[in-house]
Amino acid sequence: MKIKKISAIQIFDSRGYPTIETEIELENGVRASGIVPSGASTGQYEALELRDGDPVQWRGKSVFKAIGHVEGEISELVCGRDVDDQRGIDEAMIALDGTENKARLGANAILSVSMAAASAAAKAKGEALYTTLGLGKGILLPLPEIQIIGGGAHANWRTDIQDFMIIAKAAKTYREALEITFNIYHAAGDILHEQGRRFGLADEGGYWPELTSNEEAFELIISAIERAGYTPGVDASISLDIAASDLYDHSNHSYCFPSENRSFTSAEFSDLIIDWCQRYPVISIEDPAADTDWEAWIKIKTSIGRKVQIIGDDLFTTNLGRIRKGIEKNAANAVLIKLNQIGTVSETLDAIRLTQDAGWLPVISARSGETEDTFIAHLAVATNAGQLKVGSFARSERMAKWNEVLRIERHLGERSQFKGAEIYQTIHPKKT
Ligand code: 2PG
Ligand code: MG
Repeated sequence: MKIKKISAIQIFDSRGYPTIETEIELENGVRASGIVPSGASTGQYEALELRDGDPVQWRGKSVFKAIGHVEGEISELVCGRDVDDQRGIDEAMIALDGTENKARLGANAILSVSMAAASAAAKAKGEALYTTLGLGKGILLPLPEIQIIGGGAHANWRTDIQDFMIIAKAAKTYREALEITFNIYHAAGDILHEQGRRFGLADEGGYWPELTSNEEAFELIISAIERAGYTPGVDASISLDIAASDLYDHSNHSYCFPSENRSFTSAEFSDLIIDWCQRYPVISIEDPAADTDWEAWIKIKTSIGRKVQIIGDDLFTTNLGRIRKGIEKNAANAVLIKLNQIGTVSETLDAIRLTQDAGWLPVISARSGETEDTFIAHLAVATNAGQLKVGSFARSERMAKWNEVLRIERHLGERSQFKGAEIYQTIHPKKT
């Protein structure tokens, strides 16, 4: 089925910042759209998000140039093409852009078209997106990674660590994972309320509490797990996104915790991370070192990689070249996957495949600035990724994704599978 028309509008993300929504109309009248999310703690190697940069209009954040590119050059290139040829469409847009990081047309412009094309192709066939994206092979419901406390760039640096999350390790079904998480999230809220320290929600719906140290957050989460009636490390474990690139000073190769007024050499910082993972029931850790500090990554992986999932986000930025380098260096065992870090659906699928072929785990992720688009829920199931990170268990832009997986579960019926924490056997094989 051929693409007849492409149009885009400026809409707004969960922080109220402008973003782009593109709609594709096919010759048979089918229409579908794609909305692009936006990060706050973005990695330096991400594809470029094109904003207008005019300080007197929308604080420089408007996306009218990107919209112009979609409705101009991209529309001219893509209209008349077969919508089923996702790769052809994506490769043509990459060639038209002509830069390494999609800086000319904007990764937001290109991705909005790429996502809309994928959704339109599914709709034209009368299939669900997860079915067409995964060529009918997607059946695995993801284990959720859910934020309890938000910090770093998402909560004005109230804690230096960006995400304190939990993973419902004992869950036997996707629903049970949500139930365990729900109970722990609300138990954490009750504890903070009783202590008079519940002040609001961070960008991804986790609590934004008044804490005096990062370690206090560990204690709070452990108490919340127990208060909810579970055993820490058995039923639910802690997952962290350190977002260490945001704490790193490139000029003198040091890390700093602004809220605790402490600084560390790279070796001291990785020792601290390793110590936390040994002292607390941590099952997964993301960006424990900066995106240029390969030495620290390798040290952390060597030391705790046998029992902890070590995820590269800013380190890899969903970029095939960087993931390949990480695999060669054996610097992690998992890759955070974000569509807008790379800018097309095809390259995202390639990044997931490369990760899986290496015996590593992909974790499909939302951004801190999200939208009502549920594309990533479908992407997680389509690719049998096994894990999904969407922020907390609150706020509609987050719940839209958790809820969509429930709908996919219903749609898959008896064909659906859930491996839960068994997925970690891929990276931590049991000794025989
Ligand atoms: C991250 C994401 C989501 P952002 O660092 O993993 O939590 O944040 O979208 O701001 O990069
Ligand atoms: Mg991250």
